[in-house]
Amino acid sequence: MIRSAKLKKEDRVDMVVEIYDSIDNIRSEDHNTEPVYANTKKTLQTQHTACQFGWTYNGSSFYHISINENTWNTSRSYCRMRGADLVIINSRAEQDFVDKLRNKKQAWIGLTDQASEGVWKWVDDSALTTGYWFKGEPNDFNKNEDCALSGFDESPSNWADSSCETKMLCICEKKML
Ligand SMILES: [Ca+2]
Ligand SMILES: [Ca+2]
Ligand SMILES: [Ca+2]
Repeated sequence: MIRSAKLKKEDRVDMVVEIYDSIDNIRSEDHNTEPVYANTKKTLQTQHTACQFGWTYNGSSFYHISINENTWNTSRSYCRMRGADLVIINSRAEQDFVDKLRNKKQAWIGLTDQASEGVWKWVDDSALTTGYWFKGEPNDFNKNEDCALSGFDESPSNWADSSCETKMLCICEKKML
């Protein structure tokens, strides 16, 4: 009895995910219009001064959190298709902002050591100077962790390296020119 109730709940979650997938397919086909859905409502309410729908303005950039979970590389493509890239975190203020935006979920950021193990670089090829790593991270667990995420836990320093093939949300940043 309990078991079947649990399964039903999981089915419902799957359905929601499928709906989000459909929305994202629509989004991919039409870059000029962004549909409205409930869980971006909060973002929209705080970005009334921004001119781009679905993006939040803060400091000198626009930010967007994905709806779907994807690998690091697919996430990067997702951002680039939208004229942005995965977020580069340049300051404590930006780190705090990213923490707010991801709303307690884990999200890919634009930091990787795929090119050279242990040499962390941002997606603009700049070197990492100040990192907000969680204690013990990055640890290149199983020698297979080359991509960085924000939100390993909810402490102020919460980055971790993870397998780039893990699927999670991502945060895109588009700089104001
Ligand atoms: Ca930045
Ligand atoms: Ca690594
Ligand atoms: Ca790790």
